[in-house]
Amino acid sequence: MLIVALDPPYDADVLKWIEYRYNLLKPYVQGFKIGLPAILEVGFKAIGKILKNYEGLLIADLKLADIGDIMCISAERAWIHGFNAIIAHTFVGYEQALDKLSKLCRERMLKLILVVSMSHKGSAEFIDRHVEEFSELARKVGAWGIIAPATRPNVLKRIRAFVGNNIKILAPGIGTQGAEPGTAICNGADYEIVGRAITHTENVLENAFKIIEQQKEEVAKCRGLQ
Ligand code: BMP
Repeated sequence: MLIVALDPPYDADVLKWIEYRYNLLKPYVQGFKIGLPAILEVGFKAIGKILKNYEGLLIADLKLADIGDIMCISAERAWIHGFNAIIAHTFVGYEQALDKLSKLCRERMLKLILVVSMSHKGSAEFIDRHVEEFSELARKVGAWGIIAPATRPNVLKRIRAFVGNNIKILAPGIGTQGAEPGTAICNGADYEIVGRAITHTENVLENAFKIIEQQKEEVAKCRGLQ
């Protein structure tokens, strides 16, 4: 299961860049994640037009970290323009923050994805000290999914063991950040998020196929099918 992160480089024509990759990849992947590099340049509205009627996961990655009322306004904007999932940080806590955001997400049928650990090393400095508490809060608010690192298998496994199987785990860190395709799924993730190793290459489709193939092989290996 593969989600493609569409993060255009600063000098790209953002809409053309997204449209090209989206059209090539959409038959083969389970979703797309759009983050700040694109949203800041052209906004949800323009991006939403390109991705209109897409039936897979369409994640607005704002990594929201604000008071509840303001996170709700941002989430509502993502929803209005066709996104069906939104990423928020967990450290803002429950009261007057994730209580409100999770309620809005339920009303709008928007999938709430909470960051409980990150793929870069600095995640160990503060965030990872609270992985269990964040996972607990994600369960409490009924989050659809959580973000956990493909780059640190032990953290990922610990999170899966803690949350059980009723919550999706989305794992970034494959490819450019060093983790091998398929390994996060073997360690408990449902989806691997891959960006630059696909989107910042000459042969976007070819590289996507390679990653999908590697995922299949790795998963077959770890599940003892090979
Ligand atoms: P790439 O495969 O190019 O490294 O992209 C990873 C994507 O996942 C980026 O969009 C990044 O913002 C996101 N991400 C991450 O890398 N680590 C995290 O902990 C959380 C993320 O959302």
